[in-house]
Amino acid sequence: MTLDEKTVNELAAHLEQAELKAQDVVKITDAHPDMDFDDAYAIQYAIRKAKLARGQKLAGLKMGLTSHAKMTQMGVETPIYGFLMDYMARGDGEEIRVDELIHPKVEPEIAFVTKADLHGPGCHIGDVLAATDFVVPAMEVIDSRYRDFKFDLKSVIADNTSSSRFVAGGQARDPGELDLRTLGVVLEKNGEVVATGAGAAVLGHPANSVAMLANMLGARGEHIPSGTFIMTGAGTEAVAVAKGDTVTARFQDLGSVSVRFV
Ligand code: OOG
Ligand code: MG
Repeated sequence: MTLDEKTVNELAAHLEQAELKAQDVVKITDAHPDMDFDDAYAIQYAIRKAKLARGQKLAGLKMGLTSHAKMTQMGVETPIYGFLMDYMARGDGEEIRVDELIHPKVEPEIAFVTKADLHGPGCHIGDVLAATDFVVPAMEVIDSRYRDFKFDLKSVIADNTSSSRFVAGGQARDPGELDLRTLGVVLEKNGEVVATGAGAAVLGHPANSVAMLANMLGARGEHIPSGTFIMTGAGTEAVAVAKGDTVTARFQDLGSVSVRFV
């Protein structure tokens, strides 16, 4: 850690205000070039604590930057994790208000729901599959609070990995019945195909993303509790959306998820 507690809390409030007012800010490493990864997660956890203190509920966890497509698009090289709150959730087919956001982009993702605790270090794909209750198709709406969606890894970790909205579909499947590596996804915007991908784009298998999350949490003395909803990260580039757009992610074997931006 290089930042004191007061600075961590100030930066957390600064980034959360940017989220809640839908106003972009410059990346925080410009003013704090020496901040480290512990500082970055400390800011993210301070934002989470502030939301929980207001009575909002944790809805799940997410991994980000778990595919080459995403790492290349954002110019960074390491997976990261963040949290999802109840107010970020939308149902399949529902509307998302663009004026509450800065510059939203959508990502198709496979989500896991656990039925047992997962502990790292040493958590592997076998542990994850044994602890998975079901997988569901999902779509994340990311909305970096940073100007022009430009950031470095520490800035985006502090900004809760651009978490903004998410939609989970209702078709739950047992991952043991599916080959999640070859499971394809087609992302459509207004009926046109804008991105395509397969499960293996996410760390070779989306369950590896959950294992990595357990291991990253384990390094902090935390774990993934049973019953946790986890988004595993996009296997495709994120696609920018605007008011009036309808976006549908069609997953092989898992059905589809849609949202409308209004
Ligand atoms: C960071 C969040 C990345 C994913 O699925 O890779 C993410 C960003 O690209 O703004 O959610
Ligand atoms: Mg994502």
